[in-house]
Amino acid sequence: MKFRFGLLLILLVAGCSKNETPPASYKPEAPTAKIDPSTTATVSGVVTYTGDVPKAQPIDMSQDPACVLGKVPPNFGEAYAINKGRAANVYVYIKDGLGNYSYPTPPPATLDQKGCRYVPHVLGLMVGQKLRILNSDPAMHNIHSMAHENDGWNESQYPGGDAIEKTFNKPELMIPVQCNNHPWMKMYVNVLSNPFFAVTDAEGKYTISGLPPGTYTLGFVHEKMGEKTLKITVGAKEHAVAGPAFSSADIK
Ligand SMILES: [Cu+2]
Repeated sequence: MKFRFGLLLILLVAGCSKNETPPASYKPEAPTAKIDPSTTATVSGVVTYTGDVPKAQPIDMSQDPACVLGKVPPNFGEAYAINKGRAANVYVYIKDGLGNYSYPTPPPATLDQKGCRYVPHVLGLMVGQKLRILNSDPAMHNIHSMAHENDGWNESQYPGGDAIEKTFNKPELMIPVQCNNHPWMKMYVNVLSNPFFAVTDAEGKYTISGLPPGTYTLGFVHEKMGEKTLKITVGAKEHAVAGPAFSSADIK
């Protein structure tokens, strides 16, 4: 009997030492993996739109003569940048599926004020990445960030004034930024905890590269049509193609 008890104990100990899988709820805080650059994958695509495109709203900039200098009216709003069934200014990001990797902070991004508009209209940043705000106009601007998760701010910038530098410390999507001097000026900042994001160009195209192989949920966010998601799987060095179709029914 004594022998049998001893054997049972040994088996139990052996069983425990094999069990190295952490419970599902375990989430390490520090990055645990590095991306192997020799295996990275790419996802790209086109964001399409079907249905009637809402009429672009004309903008009257005449309240500030510095905004109409050299301008040929009329000006139009940027809410629906849709051309030949393709949607620009859609923020694309990895919503889910990434491991716990560490990423270098990307170089500073630029937001310019040009012709009393924001350039670009939709911008992506990684947490901690510097945003340099420029004023290329002969007009005085007032940049007002209305963040919820991050600190909000509200600062004036003289014509050709020094760049204003800001960073965002928490992930937050579609942070409205507007100019208190020119009510038509509005743009959106998106902050992500990883560098895998893009904004669709004038042809509705985007590319996200440098991804570790895996299965991901991609998010596609538009300021007026909300978010659509798509699931993709990419193996090492593979290239996946994915793009959602928005339509007039998505307009909120
Ligand atoms: Cu302004």
